[in-house]
Amino acid sequence: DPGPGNGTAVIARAKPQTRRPNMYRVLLLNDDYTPMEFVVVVLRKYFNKGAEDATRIMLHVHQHGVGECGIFTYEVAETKVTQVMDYARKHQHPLQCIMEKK
Ligand code: NFA
Repeated sequence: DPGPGNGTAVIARAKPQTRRPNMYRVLLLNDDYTPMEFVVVVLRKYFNKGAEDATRIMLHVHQHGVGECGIFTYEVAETKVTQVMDYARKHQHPLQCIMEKK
């Protein structure tokens, strides 16, 4: 009695399941009032940028109207946006930070 099945060997193969999460770009928007130094502080404090990189990104936003701070998973991006918006509000600056799906 062969028992259950038809005797055909099934070779089980583990499917590599490395699904990439959706990624989100976090952006800063230019305005006429937020001090340049404050934007540099934001980039250093919340996006772990060095002085040079932070200055470069701030000037890019100043000159082009928008610039990228980093690319993160949804939850991390959402947290960064909230932290920056809270920090700007606390200091009474109109700086805007947004996220967009990549
Ligand atoms: N445009 C602002 C100024 O001239 C500086 C700034 C840069 C603001 C980047 C917001 C984002 N003081």
